[in-house]
Amino acid sequence: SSKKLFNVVFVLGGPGAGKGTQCEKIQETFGYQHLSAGELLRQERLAPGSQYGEEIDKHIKDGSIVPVSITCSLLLREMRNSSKNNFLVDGFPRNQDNLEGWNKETEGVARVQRVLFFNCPDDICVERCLSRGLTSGRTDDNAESLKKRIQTYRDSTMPIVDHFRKLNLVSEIQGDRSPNEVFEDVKKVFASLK
Ligand code: UP5
Ligand code: MG
Repeated sequence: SSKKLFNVVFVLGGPGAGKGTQCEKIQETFGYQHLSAGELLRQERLAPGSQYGEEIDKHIKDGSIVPVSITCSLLLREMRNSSKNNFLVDGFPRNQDNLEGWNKETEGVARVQRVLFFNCPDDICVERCLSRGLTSGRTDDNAESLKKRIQTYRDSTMPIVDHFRKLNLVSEIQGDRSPNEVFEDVKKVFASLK
């Protein structure tokens, strides 16, 4: 049979680097379906009968990373329930465990087309999340959680970006400009995607 592979663009960058904001624009302009791993986890936490609520809660507040079996199954459920073939996977894979779990679960199911990496200085990332925290209701938009989120990003996620760099899959974009300026560069990446 000739089953079509899901086409996936991973979108990485620090907390508040602008992943979600840019993914919404990409979805609108290029039709890729936006799947935020963090958003799916926050929803799952509240889902009636979820067995993972407390575990997810704890990881999000601590800025640590939820086991891949949980995250990957949420992502794959969304992809299988979609009529789309192209997906933006926002905020995943964040560490080696995520990467290995993904590779195992998606062999013959998905291909990684590109990795968008939004590079943004820590102080700007923190400032954005703190001001969002005034209204977001997110339990991790506070100074203490942000310290941990930045540390986890540096220690665990940057090695994953570097892994994809070696595979020539990374398009790096400077995130500390206005959303529209950032999106101009994003558009160039999508215009040349194969
Ligand atoms: N903003 C955006 N772009 C701007 C710009 N160019 N100029 C000025 N302001 C800009 O933006 C953040 C804020 O900045 C917003 O107020 C926005 O308006 C403004 P956003 O686009 O939301 O940035 P994003 O990179 O998406 O930030 P987010 O906080 O969502 O990133 P995180 O990576 O920290 O959060 P995520 O939701 O991905 O993960 C949360 C937690 O879930 C993780 O810490 C972890 O505990 C858990 N998680 C896992 O365990 N596994 C996963 O796979 C994913 C998440
Ligand atoms: Mg986000």
